[in-house]
Amino acid sequence: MQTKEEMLRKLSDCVFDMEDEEVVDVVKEYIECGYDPQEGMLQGLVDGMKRASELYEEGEYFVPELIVCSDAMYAGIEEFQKYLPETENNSIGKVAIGVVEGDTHDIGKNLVRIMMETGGFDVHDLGRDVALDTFVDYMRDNDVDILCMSSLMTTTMPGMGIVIEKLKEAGLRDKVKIMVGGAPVSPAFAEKIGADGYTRSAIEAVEFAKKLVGAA
Ligand code: B12
Repeated sequence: MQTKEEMLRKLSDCVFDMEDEEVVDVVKEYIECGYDPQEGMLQGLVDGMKRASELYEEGEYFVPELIVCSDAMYAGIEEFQKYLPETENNSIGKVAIGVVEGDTHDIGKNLVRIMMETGGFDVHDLGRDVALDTFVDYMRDNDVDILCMSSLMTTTMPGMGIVIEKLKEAGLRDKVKIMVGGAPVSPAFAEKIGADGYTRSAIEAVEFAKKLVGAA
């Protein structure tokens, strides 16, 4: 049997090498070895995406390569989802999540969604490239405990602050906790725009969210 480290590396290689079919078999093999699915996603598949990102930054991978890498990543995530622990029927809180207007990067947002669901939250996914007013309208029409906004681009990040300002204007800011994240987002930025929290990773996001709803 291969060690967990060897299997994590295989998962990472599948994403990095754009193996969007082989990845499914490797996920099955990893699970058959009895290793943890969350770890497989976050330390295997995501590691492959990080390595691909590095080559993109160095000018060796281009957008088409990244798209196929993300296809492989999604194929792996889809397979892993079958093995995640069943979420309990009693939800510990309602979360709405989306990627702000102008931004179509949704891998990180989807990981946060999956981890939140596995952690016991009832999650409504607003999608990517979500119009800023859609966030506000959703908060007006639904009872949500936590709004999560994601942005991967410095050009779209300010949209998160604008949503918070719009929520204030609509008298809705105090009814919801707000978490923000995405690679260019920092704790200082989160504080500046008046969010209630920021975390660097999807796993930390769940722990933080549990504290916000008093479930930790
Ligand atoms: C993959 C990728 C793509 C893929 C996206 C596929 C998809 N469906 O998402 C494709 C190829 C389509 C793409 C397109 C583009 N991309 Co791109 N892309 C990337 C890349 C390489 C990796 C992003 C990624 O998926 N990371 C892996 C995930 C797991 O990490 P993550 O998203 O950060 O999420 C983690 C945390 O941040 C956190 N998190 C995320 N969201 C949230 C939310 C909350 C509430 C919390 C608490 C936590 C949290 O948890 C996650 C898991 O732990 C980045 C480089 C980088 N270093 O980020 C560039 C990058 C983001 N892209 C960039 C650009 C410019 C583009 C394009 C404009 C390229 C082009 N010329 O067409 C288009 C943009 C189109 C658009 N309007 O959105 C730039 C942005 C520059 C900027 N202005 O800031 C980057 C930084 C690359 C670069 N250095 O130039 N891209």
